[in-house]
Amino acid sequence: MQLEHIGIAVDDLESAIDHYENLLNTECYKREVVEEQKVETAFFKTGESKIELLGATDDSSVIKKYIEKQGEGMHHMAFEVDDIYSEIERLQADGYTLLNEEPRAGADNKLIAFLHPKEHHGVLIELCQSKY
Ligand code: CMX
Repeated sequence: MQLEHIGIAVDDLESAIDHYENLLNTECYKREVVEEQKVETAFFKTGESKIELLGATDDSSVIKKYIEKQGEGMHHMAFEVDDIYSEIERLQADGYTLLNEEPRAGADNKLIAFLHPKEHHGVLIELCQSKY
């Protein structure tokens, strides 16, 4: 698996974009709202991987809940796989809990599925596969 991106939960997406543009000395190259996840995302290229800033678009967003409970910070790590369906099957056969058994549409033209942080030393893991 290749580390595709690290997701960071932020309170104010606009000011976080300014901050990371300055820190990484690169421009945010894409912004996208993922309605199903109730998040707005902003992407930065960092070598082979990316940073994905995540802001809540709605009070019921998991990002809002996460920030209320834990504050801003690293929210998940995403690994790119060739075939998300066979990876889900493999991980389920090994007894891991998939938060969604069917891949969903994520940002950046990906199919995504999440693994529960409790089973991965406190880290929410995302699997992702490019749609084409
Ligand atoms: N990383 C680590 N731990 C997390 C976490 C995260 N991102 N989110 C929640 N937790 C922990 C909580 O701290 C809590 O721990 P305790 O039981 O010790 O208090 C536990 O998990 C349960 O958390 P909760 O606040 O009660 O939240 P829920 O159980 O309702 O939901 C989770 C947690 C992971 C199942 C849910 O956030 C989820 O389904 N996430 C996947 C979808 C997602 O995160 N989408 C946004 C990203 C979209 C994108 O990249 O496109």
